[in-house]
Amino acid sequence: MVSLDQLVEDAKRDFSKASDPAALEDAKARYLGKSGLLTERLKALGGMSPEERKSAGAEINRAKTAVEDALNARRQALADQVLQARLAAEAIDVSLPGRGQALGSLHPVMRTWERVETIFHSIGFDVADGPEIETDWFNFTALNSPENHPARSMQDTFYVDGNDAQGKPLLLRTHTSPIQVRYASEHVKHYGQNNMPPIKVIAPGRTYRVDSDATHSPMFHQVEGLWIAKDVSFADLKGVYTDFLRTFFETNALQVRFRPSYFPFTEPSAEIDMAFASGKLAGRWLEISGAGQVHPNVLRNMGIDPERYMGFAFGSGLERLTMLRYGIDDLRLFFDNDLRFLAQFPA
Ligand code: 2U9
Repeated sequence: MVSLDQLVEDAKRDFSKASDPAALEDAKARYLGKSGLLTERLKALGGMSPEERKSAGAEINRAKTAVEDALNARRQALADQVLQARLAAEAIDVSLPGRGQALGSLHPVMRTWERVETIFHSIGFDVADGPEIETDWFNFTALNSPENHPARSMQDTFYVDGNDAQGKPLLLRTHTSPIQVRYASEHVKHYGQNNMPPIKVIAPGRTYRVDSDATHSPMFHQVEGLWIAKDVSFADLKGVYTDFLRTFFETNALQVRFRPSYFPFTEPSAEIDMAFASGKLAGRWLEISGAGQVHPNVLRNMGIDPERYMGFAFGSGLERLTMLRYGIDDLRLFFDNDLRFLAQFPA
């Protein structure tokens, strides 16, 4: 029969040879199981004299404790191995570079919007805003647009649920003129007609028309301008607008011409054309805006005496300005939200 010390050594060796928890439990059974080697030694105590049993019992228990300690140490070691293997398998390589966050940029029409604001602001124009849902008065009547004008028909204008104080249906503004009517009316209310400072404002914003094809979108952007004072003439309109176009398109070699036209809210009225001196479009007259001297009826509707004040107004499409500035040939590109198009206008 081997010594207890040898038995402990054997157990330690067997435990360390066990390469997984199941093998370790087998090895444990060989020593501590029901008929394990150490268990048999404990059973043998029964046949000993009390003195023998006392000292042999103590020896066997010491050996048993040593075996149990070795078993627990090995169990822990195997558990650590499993954990290490899992950690290795599930490891994330934090040194991998990130995918990055693409930088957004302003829509080209918004760039034009900001550019127009900056240019007019630099020559003393205020920038005004107003509601997109308007009343008949601010969108049509105040602007001298007759009740039977085709622009007022159900087909040409988006009406929304609800009526104004006059019982007339609310509508989506068809131009940004109502912003200017509101602005000028407030201006007159605030200052009165004596020594009223000039009204000098632009009104950029979204506008709506029942129109949808290759060159018309039901929602588009306009910028209108209004300058009213004691002596603002058509010559001032020509100067201001020509200067604006040359600044906006960054070239002084830009020709501008005014063609007679008609709008209910201006008299006289003009279409403004421009021509580049170089580039793809060189020498071609391009329609860019409408403009004119503010009609006396419109001045009166805003509370302004046309015998004392005069001025000009203009209106331009922001999409049109943007297309000419960047050489874009299809209006619909602005509304498709195709990143291949938008990414060509980085921040
Ligand atoms: C007030 C008085 C007069 C604004 C004007 C135009 C001429 C014009 C078009 C240009 C292209 C609209 O986007 S477009 O289709 N606009 O031709 N707009 S004069 O006249 C006003 C505005 C407000 C109080």
